[in-house]
Amino acid sequence: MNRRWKSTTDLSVFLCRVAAAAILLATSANPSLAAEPVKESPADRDARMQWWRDARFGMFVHWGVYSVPAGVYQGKKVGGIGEWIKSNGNIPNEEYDKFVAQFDPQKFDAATFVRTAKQAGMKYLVITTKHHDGFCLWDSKVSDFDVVNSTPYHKDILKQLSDECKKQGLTLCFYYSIMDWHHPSQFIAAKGKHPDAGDGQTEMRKGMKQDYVDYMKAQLKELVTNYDPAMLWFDGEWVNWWTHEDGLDLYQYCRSLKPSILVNNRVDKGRKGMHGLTGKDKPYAGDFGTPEQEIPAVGLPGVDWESCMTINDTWGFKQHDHNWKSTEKLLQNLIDIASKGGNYLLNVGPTSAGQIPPESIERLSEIGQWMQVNGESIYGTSATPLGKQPWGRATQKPGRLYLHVFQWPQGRLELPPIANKITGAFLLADPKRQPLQVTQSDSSLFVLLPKDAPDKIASVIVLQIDGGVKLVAGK
Ligand code: FHN
Repeated sequence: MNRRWKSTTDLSVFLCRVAAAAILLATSANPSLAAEPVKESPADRDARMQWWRDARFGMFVHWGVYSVPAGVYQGKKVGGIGEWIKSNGNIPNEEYDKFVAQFDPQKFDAATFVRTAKQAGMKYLVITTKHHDGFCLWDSKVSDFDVVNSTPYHKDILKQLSDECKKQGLTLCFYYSIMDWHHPSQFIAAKGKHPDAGDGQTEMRKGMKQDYVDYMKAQLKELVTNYDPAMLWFDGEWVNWWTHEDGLDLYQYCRSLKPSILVNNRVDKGRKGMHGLTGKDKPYAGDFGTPEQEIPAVGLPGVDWESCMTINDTWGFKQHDHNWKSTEKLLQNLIDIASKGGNYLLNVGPTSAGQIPPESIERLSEIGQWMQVNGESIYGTSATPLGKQPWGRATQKPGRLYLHVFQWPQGRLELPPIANKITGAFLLADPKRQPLQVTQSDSSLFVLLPKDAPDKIASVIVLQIDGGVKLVAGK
């Protein structure tokens, strides 16, 4: 982790602003003009990424009109993930509009929402401002297909959330889908599909792409200017009419709106395999990779990345999905991801009433209790050369190696020998910090353990060391 930026922050922020102002001047008259490339030194990039690298744990929120049918259309369960019901249920616009007319989340309370994320130990929140169905959760001036103009609720959800995030100190970020099933520029050519039912291969009408790109840019300008998100999380970029050049241009545009903003890799075409920054065209736009529903076996070395995952099997709320992952699984995912140098973006799908399902709340609160005691071993940590151990995982910060023990052995914990001198050891859950005995040689390393594990899911042992962890060569 590069920490030099702290001394040069003011200068770089100033230079960024000057560059951004110039870019903004060049592009504000016509949002469809390509912005100039944003030039950035590695130190400036580190400074921009710092809050996100430190955060390690965020809340993903998939919320929209699809929470009204909640997986059921015309009395029948529709297969697949909840937010895809328009496509999977082959629902035309005039039918989907009936759900829009019922979207009235009277129980939505932004304060409770933000508190839930904070109490879980999450440091940022990424909400679907517009998913593939094109419906907007804010008062967009370029569309009436939004929560203020088309629903009985009439209130701007993003405004409430952004006010509350500021109040409670949670970093707000926005998901935005490039593919749009509702915009007149796009249609479905798939056989047997209603032309506006939505599809993974939504086509672009001839001659309308520029209109749509202008529409997206106008919306993104509203989002960035009015709600000040720290990051934009694009999706739906796989459609055949979106190109690498479009991705580069949109990335530059977002940075021109707010130089410090982060943008995920799905702004660009070509996510592959692990959804890292691996597009065949270079330079690839985007600041971090986004593995979905998976944790890369050894992380994505050399690349910033964030695994997004569901708590059950859907992103958007589905009334019949009860396949909730256990708190143990979720917490061990968080630790596994942190041990490989990534972030965990864990999804919740609120109901149409505006509430996070109680099963999610329960799990988030249990994770939060663990984070209150052990958060130090997650936030601001990085990967270690220890990799996957039979007893659990490890994370580190300068001077500290954190051992996350999932399988508590009787007697002693065996580690691969490390070259750093260990100057102390204790349990993070022990308020008295009673020292644990360590025996260290060039060929072995053991920590003597008390009989009982302090935590039934993951107990954290802190080893105080000199510098960053180095394994003894050859071990
Ligand atoms: O199609 C979407 C899906 O609905 C969901 O939003 C996920 C979250 O990463 N992204 C897409 C599939 O990659």
